[in-house]
Amino acid sequence: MRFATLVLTGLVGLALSSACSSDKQSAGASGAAGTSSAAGTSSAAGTSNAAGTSNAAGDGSGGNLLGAAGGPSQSLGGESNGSSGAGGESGGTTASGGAIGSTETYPVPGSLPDETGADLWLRYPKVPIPGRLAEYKTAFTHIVSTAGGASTQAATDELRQGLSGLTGTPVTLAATVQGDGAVVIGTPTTSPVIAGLPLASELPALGPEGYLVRSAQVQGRTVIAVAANTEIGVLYGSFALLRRLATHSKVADLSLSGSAKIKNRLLNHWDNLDGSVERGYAGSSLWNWAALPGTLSPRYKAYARANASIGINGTVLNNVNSDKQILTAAYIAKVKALADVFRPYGIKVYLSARFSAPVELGGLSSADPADAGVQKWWADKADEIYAAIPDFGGFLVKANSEGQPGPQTYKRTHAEGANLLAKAVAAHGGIVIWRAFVYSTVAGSDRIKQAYDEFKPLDGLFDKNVLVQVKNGPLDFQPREPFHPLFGAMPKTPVALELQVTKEYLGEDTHLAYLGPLYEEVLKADTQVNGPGSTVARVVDGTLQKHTLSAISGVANVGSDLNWTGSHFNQANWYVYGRMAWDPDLSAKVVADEWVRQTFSNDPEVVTKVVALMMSSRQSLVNYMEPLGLVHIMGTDHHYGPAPWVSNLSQPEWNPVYYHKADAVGLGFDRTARGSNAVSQYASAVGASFGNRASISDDSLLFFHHVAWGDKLDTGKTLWEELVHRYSLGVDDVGHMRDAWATVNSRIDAKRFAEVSDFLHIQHYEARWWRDACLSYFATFSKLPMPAGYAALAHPLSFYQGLSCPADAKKPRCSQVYTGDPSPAGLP
Ligand code: GCV
Repeated sequence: MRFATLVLTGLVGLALSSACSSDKQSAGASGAAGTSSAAGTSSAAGTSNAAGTSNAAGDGSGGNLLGAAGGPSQSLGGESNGSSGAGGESGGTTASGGAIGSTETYPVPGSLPDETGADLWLRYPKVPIPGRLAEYKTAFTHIVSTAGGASTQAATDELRQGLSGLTGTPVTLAATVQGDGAVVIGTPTTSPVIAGLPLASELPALGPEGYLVRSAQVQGRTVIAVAANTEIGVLYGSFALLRRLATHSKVADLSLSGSAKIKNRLLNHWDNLDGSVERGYAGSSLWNWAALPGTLSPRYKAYARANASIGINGTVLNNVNSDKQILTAAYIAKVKALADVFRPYGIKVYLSARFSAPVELGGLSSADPADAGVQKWWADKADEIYAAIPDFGGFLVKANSEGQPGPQTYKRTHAEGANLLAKAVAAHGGIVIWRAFVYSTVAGSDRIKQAYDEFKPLDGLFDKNVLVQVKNGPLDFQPREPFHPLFGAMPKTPVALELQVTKEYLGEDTHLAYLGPLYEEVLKADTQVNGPGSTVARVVDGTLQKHTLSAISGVANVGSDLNWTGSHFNQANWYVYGRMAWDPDLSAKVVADEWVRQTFSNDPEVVTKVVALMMSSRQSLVNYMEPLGLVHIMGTDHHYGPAPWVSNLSQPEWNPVYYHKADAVGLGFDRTARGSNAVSQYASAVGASFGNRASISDDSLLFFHHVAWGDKLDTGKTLWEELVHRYSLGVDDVGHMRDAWATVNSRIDAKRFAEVSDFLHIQHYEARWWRDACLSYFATFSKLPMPAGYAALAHPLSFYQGLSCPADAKKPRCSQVYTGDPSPAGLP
């Protein structure tokens, strides 16, 4: 929510104011059944209730979430591995037909060079286990890449860097197969060798971005073939191969195929032209507009590589609170320079367009979609952009929301506004992504109902090249929300999913919260619009409602910081977003596993501990920030620390008290038929489940119900007892995360180890801050004492209300609360 920013910046009141190919999944590849650990760190997968919001880990009563290793049995992430796997190793992560990792013993490293995190998951360190190293040295000696353009060159460069790094031996380039050990890459068009292989006949089914990685015989030699229909597919296949090798998989098991399920997989940058980043916690914008187009930072290519490695194929360069200047000729030249860097990596550029630009830039008297002059202005602007950038992706628009201009200013609908821009880009093959995050200045009875109320009636009225982009939940990227009711509710319109990768409401740069379980929870949520199985993933990939146009967006968390994302673990959220955008059926745990292996170490001691702490981290954060379905009780504007008491902002729905509705009776927002009836926006089975105290998960209880302080919950505890329990559990779980991290000390370089340790320290104290501030406030309504078995609140409510942190909203911390011992909060 942007209200305070709006007030501060004076923006309020501006006059104008499928791509349905799928990866062939090996058995269990959805991960639905394979994600629970013995310690109860199960992900949402397989645990959703009818309405898709429950999470086994979210019962808040699971004790130490980090105690035991994740189960060894997991599915492959993102590609099928078609080998039989007979004789495959059982170490690491097993999958049908193969294994990630190795059973070899990993040596405890003597000393490891410090790392900054700048290399992300593309580090390619030399394999430290002798058996696998010898295998790789034999299997990968040279790369055969006969022809092709810039994307083939990018694939070749990546393979050369990756294979040379992993083997510790320079891997050479050759025009022909020189013996065993060749990696032959190409399309049937660019490579006669690929064209001659039997696998070539399988390629057409994989679509433009799909790939195959197979062992093959060429002139009596055993080679690894990376084959695809396009050069971009070859690049994706090369990254898939390197991912398998960087996770120390056995060469004999290699047989990969993959294709994207969602056609447009975008990052949305909320980057301003002055270099600031709205909700960015990783430094300033990557885009150095002042130096463009003449100077190209090497980071642009590094950014493109990282995105391509996880399948992201589009980037919206500027903030949805858009500056009109981005549409000027000077900026189009800068955007073109970036597009030229990104193109070899399969990444298209898009721009956030300001709806009032025809007035502000064009000098017209109106931006009315029905005005012929306005239509011409947009058509001319699109022609100008496409002349410079022939593969420009299109426009993203935030309209009539939080002070942004839009068609409603002219009494036109969102559909009329979207179609105006859609017609301008249609001839060029462009698309328009129109956001449903609307936020009017007139308070309704329930703010979360607004998007559905405005957009549902417009279904069928959008042009064919328009997608409506919907946030995962109906409020605003909270640590947990139910899925947005617009998913499935607009069958005639392609609906894109917007996830937030930057952790605006989840501890920003410091708190460790792996978002894979959050993404998995929403993707697997069952809208039931066409009966059971109508998951958000199937709405978004277009298969449920038969759309060929599909898209997913993640609000980017990258910036100028050397480690890209403000913290080492925030890199995992960029990674998992891309991997799930490519395959929304991937399990969060599988992705965490492969990320840890590539980013830190394949040593099972590291993988087991770190994956477990990642998998529990989001639920721990929910527990210490907003348990039991509470939402939006954080501080005004910065959204970092607790402030459930705020009640003085001018619009009612800007205030935390509007959302939690604490009173002498109880806590929570009644959205049942007796209350705002927001449940009626869901399919009837889902709405009935949400509206029923017997079927709603405790995890979402207070989002939909006002519950009396003394009412018993599923756990047998009263609401007050459960609230205290979950807040305390969340704090102590961060303590367990610190303990788990301490055990990998000698197995990770000292620099990254220390930096993560420091942030966990901050998180632990700030979790206790959240607990004590929120409970001391809610106790003023419940009038109940702390139950036995829980630590007393460290300070009176007035202390928390008097705090004035964070001083820096871009690198927020609250050192005033770093006193005493945060744990135990729940007494042993
Ligand atoms: C880009 C929330 C954020 C705003 C953001 C807005 C949106 O309200 O706090 O910073 O504005 O969402 O998604 O448009």
